[in-house]
Amino acid sequence: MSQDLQKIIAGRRAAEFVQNDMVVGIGSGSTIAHVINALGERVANENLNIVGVATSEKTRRNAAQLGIPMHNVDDVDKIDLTIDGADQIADDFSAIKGGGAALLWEKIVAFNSRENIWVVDASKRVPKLNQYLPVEVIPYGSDQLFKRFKSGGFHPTWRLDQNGNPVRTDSANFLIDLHLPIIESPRLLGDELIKMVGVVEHGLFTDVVDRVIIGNENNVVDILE
Ligand code: ABF
Repeated sequence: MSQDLQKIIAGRRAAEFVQNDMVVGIGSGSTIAHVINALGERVANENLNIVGVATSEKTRRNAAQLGIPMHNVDDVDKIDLTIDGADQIADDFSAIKGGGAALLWEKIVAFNSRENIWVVDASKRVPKLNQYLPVEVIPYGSDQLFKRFKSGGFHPTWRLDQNGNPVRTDSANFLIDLHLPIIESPRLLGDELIKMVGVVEHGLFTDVVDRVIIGNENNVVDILE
């Protein structure tokens, strides 16, 4: 089964956890696009009444086009459920997020949600996190910070757009991707990174997810809790 089909079956299954009158944080990425499609169908066909909370301007546009009313995180009292994707999820339920440049708003929405669901295809599941780690940084002083990452053995690269310019996040910050062989302790690394002056947030998500929905081969969806 192709990776996209795995994303579709996982996304549609995740959308089933959304109940009427919920305030729903809606994540970013291609897997979430299938969640948004499924929710848009339910809004249209079942008159599902939900309030969506955006984790990126792109998600806000995509969901609104499908009839899902979208709001900012400060426009609602609380978020009942947030559904988001991930770049990697380890056996200890830590994750790397931010490949889509939305990690800061995603983390803000996730930590203001009563429940969090991550939805991924099978390729995202790993024993330990070992892919590049996005870090959102303030532009002022980011060259100095880059040099500090380099001297600290973090093997940094700038996140650049197709024209070779630094990608700007929805908060107009830059992204530096760190390339580490394997992340043995996501919590310890996260605590180290967040203390570095100029770092706004990093893409290590720990102690936040309640349920992981995985699209596998043979049309099988696993739900880990
Ligand atoms: C968002 O979507 C990001 O945190 C993550 O980088 C990305 C995953 O996208 P996809 O579902 O396309 O792999 O959750």
